[in-house]
Amino acid sequence: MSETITYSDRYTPDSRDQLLTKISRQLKPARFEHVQRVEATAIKLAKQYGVNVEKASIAGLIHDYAKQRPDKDFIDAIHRYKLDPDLVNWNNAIWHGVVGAELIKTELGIFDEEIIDAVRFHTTGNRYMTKLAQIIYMADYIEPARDFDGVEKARLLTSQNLALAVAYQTKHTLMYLLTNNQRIYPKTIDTYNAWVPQSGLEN
Ligand code: DGI
Ligand code: FE
Ligand code: FE
Repeated sequence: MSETITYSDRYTPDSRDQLLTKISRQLKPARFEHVQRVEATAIKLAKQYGVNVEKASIAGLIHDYAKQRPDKDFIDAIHRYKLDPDLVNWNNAIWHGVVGAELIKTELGIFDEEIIDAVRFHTTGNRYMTKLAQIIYMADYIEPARDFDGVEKARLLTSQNLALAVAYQTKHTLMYLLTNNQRIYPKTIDTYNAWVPQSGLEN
């Protein structure tokens, strides 16, 4: 199932094989498999929606690069890169995208702003998301091993209307968090306000 796409040197200094090796050292096998499924899903969506396929491949593979880092690495990075100090009050779920994006620049030498933003916003979404960021957000949610109530609806919407699919995921993730009495990261609310009320999404 792995895609054989050849990278130019525009977005990453590594070949796809070299990038895979670096990612595999960071992730447990199940998580490594997940990022490859997200890559394959993102590539398909990139072809459908006219987005750069190489960027979709790279962003899909690296989106969870930092997911298995110890909390200390994130706290250090929040200080080192002078990120929003409030981030220290959150946790891995929020850090692995927002702070992970900075670790990716330093450790993988990937600086393309659109790729980095796609990683940064893959968990919480963002008021502004390029098509690439929307694709990574959705690919992470609907990759073939995902199995939850509503995933088939999410897959259908993603194939029909990317913005409506973003609205669907944003609303359902927020409802899930509320149902479970979870803290809501402010950016998650921003994403909801930007994408859901005017979207035409049905109830
Ligand atoms: O990294 P993945 O498991 O592939 O997927 P993800 O990065 O989309 O989600 C990581 C988790 O983050 C997921 O369980 C939902 C959670 N999450 C998303 N928005 C918020 C959040 N958790 C809290 N507490 N607050 C949020 O606003
Ligand atoms: Fe993630
Ligand atoms: Fe993921």
